[in-house]
Amino acid sequence: MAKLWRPFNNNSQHGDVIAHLTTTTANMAASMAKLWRPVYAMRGLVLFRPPGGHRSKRSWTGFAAGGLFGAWTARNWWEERGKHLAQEADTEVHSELHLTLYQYKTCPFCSKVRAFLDYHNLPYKVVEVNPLMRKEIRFSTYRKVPIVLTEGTARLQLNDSAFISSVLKSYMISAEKDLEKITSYYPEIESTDARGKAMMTRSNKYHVMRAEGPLPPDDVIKTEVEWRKWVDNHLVHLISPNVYRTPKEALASFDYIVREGKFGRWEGLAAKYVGAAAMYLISKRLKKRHNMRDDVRQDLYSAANEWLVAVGKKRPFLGGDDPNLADLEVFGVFRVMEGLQAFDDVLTRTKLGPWYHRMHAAIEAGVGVHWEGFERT
Ligand SMILES: N[C@@H](CCC(=O)N[C@@H](CS)C(=O)NCC(=O)O)C(=O)O
Repeated sequence: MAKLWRPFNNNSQHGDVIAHLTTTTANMAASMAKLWRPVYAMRGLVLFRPPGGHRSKRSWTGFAAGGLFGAWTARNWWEERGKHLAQEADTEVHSELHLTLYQYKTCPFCSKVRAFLDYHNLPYKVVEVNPLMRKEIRFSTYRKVPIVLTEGTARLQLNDSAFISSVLKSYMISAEKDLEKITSYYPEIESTDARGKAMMTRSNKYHVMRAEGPLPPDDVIKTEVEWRKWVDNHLVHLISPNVYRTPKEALASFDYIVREGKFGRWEGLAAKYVGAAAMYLISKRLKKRHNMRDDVRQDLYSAANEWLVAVGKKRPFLGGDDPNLADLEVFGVFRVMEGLQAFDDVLTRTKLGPWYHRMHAAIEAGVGVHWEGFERT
């Protein structure tokens, strides 16, 4: 059975991408299209508690049913608690940064961050967030995932996938190792989202800061930045319309999301059917919003091909002999579709496979630590 908490090399799991995608897509779609209402309705459902009818002397049936329900709930709670404690123990990791990643496992932005952390062999603890209640991130006014907390050399909260990778990469290659100073190179600025709604973001978030050492050539930096932006501004938008393309695919996607995500039993059941129906409809709107073709797969194939052209035939990765941040982020996004029809179709209809498998292997080997000049511990 799939583990909810997977601190190391969790990227290779088959359904990883799908769950991420589903949740992320659902979330993105909902916030963008103001269509998140089915989920809010579900949050309401989750909060609903049946009245204490079972306490009535007149209703023994109600009492028995209530008792059974209570026992069942307690058993579930106990099971969940046991699982949680075991996972906590698993994730007892030590690094100077003491990173904790708050995520939805199937969210593409979270998958991007995991790809980064795993490739660079940075140990981290994972907290899977319940997408309905989001209790796990109650401490934060920023209500999205991924969030990374650093509790080692500095206590910081890093929001936004691109910002997280850029900050941590800058930290890894810096001699000074001053995380706070590094984040100050990414000042918060007001921006607008895909719908034109005001939001806070970080300037320079697609850039790695290099205080010392030789700078890579301009075109190398430019290409990496350009493709990282492409991931956030183009590639992620293709996910929902593709994984919720038909009712059957929407159901398969939500089945995966629920299986891999953190849902209670009833929540999961409701999420699967309500979520699949909602996202099937929402994805049609998203398709229009992002000017996608009627056959949305064509846009996904085009994106894969565009990326492969950028990588070229002469090098294994866009970054050259080793993946750069764009490679990791493109991989992170495609990974959330793994196990779904959309992913199988991409592998069959394009030549993405070899690059994708090289990425898997590179991440599993954690070669980043090596090529950055760090000693593997
Ligand atoms: N720009 C952000 C986007 C993060 C994002 O949209 N996350 C979604 C999940 S995929 C989210 O948390 N949505 C809010 C919600 O769940 O209510 C990033 O790159 O991290």
